[in-house]
Amino acid sequence: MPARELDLLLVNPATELAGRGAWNREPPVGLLYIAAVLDRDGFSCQTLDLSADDRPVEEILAGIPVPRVVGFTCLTNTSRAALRLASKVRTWYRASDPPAPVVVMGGPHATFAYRDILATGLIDFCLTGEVEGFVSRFIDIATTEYDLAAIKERVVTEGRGTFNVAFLDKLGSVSCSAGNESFPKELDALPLPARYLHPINASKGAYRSATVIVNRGCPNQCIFCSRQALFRACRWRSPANVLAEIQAIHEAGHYEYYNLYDNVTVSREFMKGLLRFIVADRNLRLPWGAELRVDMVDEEAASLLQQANCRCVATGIESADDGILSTAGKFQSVDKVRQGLAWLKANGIPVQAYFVVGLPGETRATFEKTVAFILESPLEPGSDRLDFFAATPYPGSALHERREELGVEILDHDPDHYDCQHLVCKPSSISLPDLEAIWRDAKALEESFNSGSLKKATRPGSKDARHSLT
Ligand code: B12
Ligand code: SF4
Repeated sequence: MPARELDLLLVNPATELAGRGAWNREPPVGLLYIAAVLDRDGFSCQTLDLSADDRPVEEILAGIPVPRVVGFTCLTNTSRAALRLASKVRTWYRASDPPAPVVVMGGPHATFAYRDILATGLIDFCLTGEVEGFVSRFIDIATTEYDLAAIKERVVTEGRGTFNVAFLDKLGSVSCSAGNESFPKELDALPLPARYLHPINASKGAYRSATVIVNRGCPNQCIFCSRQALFRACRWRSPANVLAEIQAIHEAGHYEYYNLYDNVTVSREFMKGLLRFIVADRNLRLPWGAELRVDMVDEEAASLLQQANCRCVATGIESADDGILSTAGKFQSVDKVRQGLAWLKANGIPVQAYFVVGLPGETRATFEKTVAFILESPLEPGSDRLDFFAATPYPGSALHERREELGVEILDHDPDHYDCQHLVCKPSSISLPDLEAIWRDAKALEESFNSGSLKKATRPGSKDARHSLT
């Protein structure tokens, strides 16, 4: 085995979804932020991305120096794959000399489900929440101590109040330190994601699309979302700072597209400032897409999006029923959504509209209302896109944490099914057969709308409208 000369190896697991082109189209930018911070602080760091590389993991590991720490990221639906991989990695390094690496996990699943993860015995530490504020100090401890017990002791004494780390103590109980204030307050002070440390010659070839995170946290409280809990405060970057990242993406040479997440309309001032910068910079020619709240789009914003070469706006409409939206904490007026969509379409911008099926309060009637909204909206079959997601109780979301109060029953605990394409929970407002029936209708509508075979002239409420759904 090669000598140890690597402090941290960051691993992105492949998933069942990875084979379906659309899902693995962007590199894991959370890992690239961590890599950038470690690189800045003088630690050596590499990424192993199994969504970009389909060689056997042992073959890839054989070509990498033995790391002192291996860190896995995962979502809920990739958590089982990540744990399987952790087991393989442990087996591979068992023979290594000096001692095998410390194994850590982070990300939106580990942040809330660290007890279950630590109970598997495959992960030594879960680093929860945003880690840029303490990850270098943690790696410093983990790379200077060779004994797990000594690392744990120093994490407790030196990390008190600033580290977000969970581990099993001597008695096998979970010990969790909560560094509530350790998240990065000023996003502009973070280094840009270390795209230069990501392998561009992996077996599946370089990524062609990049993720750019313009804000962390959200002022809204949607019950199906864990972002408000993962990111403790709502912050956004300056337009100039985002522009510098877009320029770096252009200069990398292998990107053909980029997506701005999570919510470009987190502040109207931010959005218009950024769009004016992009329009003014003649060198920025890549097409791009953005996730945003469409109720915040006015005539000027839609025109700027078009001038700035925005080729897709993805937006969560979720439901057209005001009662469902209000219970779901999505304070968005259906009329404003319709108006925002009209401005986007008037400027020729394709829209990807997300809807959720099975939120508390859902009935056949509320679903029909959503269908009627879609059929009467400015969305065009074939050029715009619908995505129906099944309501999914992700750890950390209110749908999971407050499920009893919300009348939500979890039907399926298999994390592989937490991909928003399986009915894993049911609200008390609808029977399971009815929920299954509207889910089938939703997917049939999605298919006929996206393929362009749906005839938009068909109006809801009529018998013909029903026929168009099935
Ligand atoms: C971009 C994005 C996507 C892109 C992915 C592109 C890519 N390759 O990154 C696309 C559109 C493909 C996508 C798809 C899906 N996504 Co998505 N996505 C996001 C989004 C908007 C941004 C992710 C991001 O980069 N964040 C910014 C970075 C800085 O944060 P981070 O990744 O969490 O990393 C930080 C910490 O978590 C931590 N950390 C993370 N990993 C590790 C590892 C170690 C070792 C350590 C120490 C720390 C650590 O440190 C990082 C820096 O602070 C998030 C929401 C959000 N704001 O995070 C949802 C989110 C991650 N997605 C989510 C979901 C559910 C999905 C889907 C299942 C379906 C869906 N509804 O879209 C699919 C599944 C895809 C798959 N492969 O399985 C959920 C995950 C919830 C969960 N518990 O699993 C999130 C949180 C949104 C939500 N609904 O709450 N997604
Ligand atoms: S779904 Fe979007 S708007 Fe709602 S809380 Fe999450 S990030 Fe905010």
